[in-house]
Amino acid sequence: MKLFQRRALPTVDAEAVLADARKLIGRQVEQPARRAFLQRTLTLGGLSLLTGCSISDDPSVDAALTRISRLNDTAQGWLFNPKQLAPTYPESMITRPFPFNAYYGEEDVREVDEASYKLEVTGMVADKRRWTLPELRAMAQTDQVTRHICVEGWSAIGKWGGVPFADFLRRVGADTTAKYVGFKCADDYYTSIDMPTALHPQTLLALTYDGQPLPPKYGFPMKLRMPTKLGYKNPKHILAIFVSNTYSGGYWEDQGYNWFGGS
Ligand SMILES: Nc1nc2c(c(=O)[nH]1)N[C@H]1C(S)=C(S)[C@@H](COP(=O)(O)O)O[C@H]1N2
Ligand SMILES: [Mo]
Repeated sequence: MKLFQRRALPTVDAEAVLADARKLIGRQVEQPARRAFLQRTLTLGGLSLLTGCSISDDPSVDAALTRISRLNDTAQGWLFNPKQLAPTYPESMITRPFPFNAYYGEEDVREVDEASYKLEVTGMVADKRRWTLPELRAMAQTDQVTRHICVEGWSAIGKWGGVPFADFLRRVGADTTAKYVGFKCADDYYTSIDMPTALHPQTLLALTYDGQPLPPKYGFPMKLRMPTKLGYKNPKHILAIFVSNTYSGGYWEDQGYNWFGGS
C-alpha cells in the first residue's frame, strides 16, 4: 500500500554535501566525542535525504526513515548557530517576478479579509489577546533581501519587511524556553519551528513584500520569513501562532519532509 507520495527532492551531489558538512563540523565542534557523533548522524541525515527521493511502499522502511529524519532534526538543532546570519543581497538582485508556490495553483490563492483579521496567539504566552493588522504595523519594522530556497528545485531572491519575530514573541510574553512555535494558516497549511530559529535575528513576521503590503499570492496578511530555513518552513496566510512543548509537525513534514528544514 502506498502511504503517501513524496514530491521530488532536489538533485544534490550527496558526497559533496556530506564532505562539506563534515568539514563544517570539524571546524565548529571542539569535543571529539560530540564531533564524531554529529559526523555519524549527518551521514544518516544524508541517507535520509537520498532515500527521500524514492517512494517507499513499506511502512517499516518509512518508520525507519522517519526516525532517521528526527535524528537529523536533533543534529541540525545542535549545528544551528543562533548568531550566524544568512546571506543578504542588493535590491538589484531581486528575482522578478518572484515565483509563487503552494500545494495548490495560483487561481486558488486564499483571500483573507483585512478588516476582520485578528491574529490569534495562544499556548505558552502571557498575553493571549488577538492582534489586528494596524496593531502589528505599529510595531518597529525592518526589511531584508534574502534568498528563498524551495526543495522542488528553485530558489529566488526577494525583499520582505515586517516585525522581527523575536520582538513579537517578547512583546506577547512568550516562554522562550518552550521547544516549539506552531502556525495555522488560512488554507490547510500548518507548520512548526524550533525556538532558536524563532528567535533568530533574521526571522521576520513579514507584512510586506518589496515595500508593498504582502499580496495574497505571497501570503497576505502575513507570513513567517526565515532565510535560515527552506521554503516549506515559511508559512503564508498565518491566522494563529502557538508556543508549545508539544511537537505538532507540519503539512509537508507529516508527509516525509525533514522537520528542521534548515537550508
Ligand atoms: N499557507 C501556505 N504557506 C506555504 C505554502 C502553502 O502551500 N500554504 N507553501 C510553502 C512552500 S513549499 C513554499 S516554496 C513557499 C512559497 O512562497 P511564495 O509563494 O512566496 O514563493 O510557501 C510555503 N508556505
Ligand atoms: Mo517549497
